[in-house]
Amino acid sequence: MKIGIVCYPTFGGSGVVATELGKALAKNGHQVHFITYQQPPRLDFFNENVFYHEVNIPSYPLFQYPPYESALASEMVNVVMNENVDLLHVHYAIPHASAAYMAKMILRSWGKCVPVVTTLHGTDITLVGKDASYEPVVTFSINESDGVTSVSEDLRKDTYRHFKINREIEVIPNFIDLTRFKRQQKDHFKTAICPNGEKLIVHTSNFRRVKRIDDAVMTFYHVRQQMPARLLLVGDGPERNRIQQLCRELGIHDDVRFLGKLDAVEEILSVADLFLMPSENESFGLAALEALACEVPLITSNAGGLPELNLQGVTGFLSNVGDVDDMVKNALYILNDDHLPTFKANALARAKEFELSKILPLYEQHYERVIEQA
Ligand code: GMT
Repeated sequence: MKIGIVCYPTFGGSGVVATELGKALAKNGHQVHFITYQQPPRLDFFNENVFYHEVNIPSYPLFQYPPYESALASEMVNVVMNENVDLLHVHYAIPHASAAYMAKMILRSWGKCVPVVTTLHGTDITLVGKDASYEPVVTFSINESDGVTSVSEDLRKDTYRHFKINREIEVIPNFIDLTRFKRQQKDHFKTAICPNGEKLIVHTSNFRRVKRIDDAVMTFYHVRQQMPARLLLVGDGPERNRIQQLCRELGIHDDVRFLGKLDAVEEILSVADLFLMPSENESFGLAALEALACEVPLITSNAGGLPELNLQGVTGFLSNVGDVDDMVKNALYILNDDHLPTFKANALARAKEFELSKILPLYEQHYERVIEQA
């Protein structure tokens, strides 16, 4: 197949899933055309089946807001016409699904039929999409997509609950490439970060409010009172300064390291003992799956799709959003040396259920069905 992929070229989950999916499709012999406003960070290798088309967004003094959606739709039209693309797969509903609809209509007026698959990733539904400013467009463009997938059962239900959707949504979960995400021998890292054998706790995110990083820090604060521990915070975003200030106020700043946006997060996860994801909302939790693959057990909230990934008492524990006391109690249980090895083994076993080779065929079959019905 020749597939056009549209995504946000960011470190965020939807961009990562879209890029890794495109790379895997290309390795499987499909021709993949990425259409984005910037090279996606993980599109960092050469493959003869991967093509990159940058969306040019001219800015004129007349526009207070450059019309990105129109530029994107035009680029989709160009790519479909010039490259003979069979299908467009857009990740994140806003504004990709509506831009794809516009492209589809333009192409149809020229006698060219190209089906559109939309993948819902989370905040496009749970936060942003529900806003009255976007809701009619989100509802319309999901209903006008030829195929719709969501990354968890919870997100699927949420989409039906909040929008008037009249088409089937197939759940295709996030996936993991276990050849990249695996526990590696990085003992020198561990010694450098935890010179006295402290337990290493990790959180990675884009530092948005929805991630509730305060809860991660407070959990660490209380755990550290019971056992020697260090916290690594990977990523960056709007909450960073506030969280740094919180660590200073709590007097734990020396035991917390802010690592910023790291590409090789698997190297840090390789030396971690526990991963924290206390999110307010989390449609799937790709970062938590990456931790599991590196044999790191989880303390998460029970928000969104997290119970579909983190198995209570098996791969870690889930608590109500904001229940830091429960998170502390569970973290101490996992970090006990008698319990840790079992949780680590369970983590890897769980990650294997989301291995790329198991999930990729679900997308391929979805595409085939959509193309057949178009
Ligand atoms: O987690 C984020 O804030 C980034 C966000 C995105 O839209 O890129 O990630 C979402 O999509 C990921 C890939 O499907 C999911 O694993 C994340 O759980 C989801 N984030 C939220 O629902 C908050």
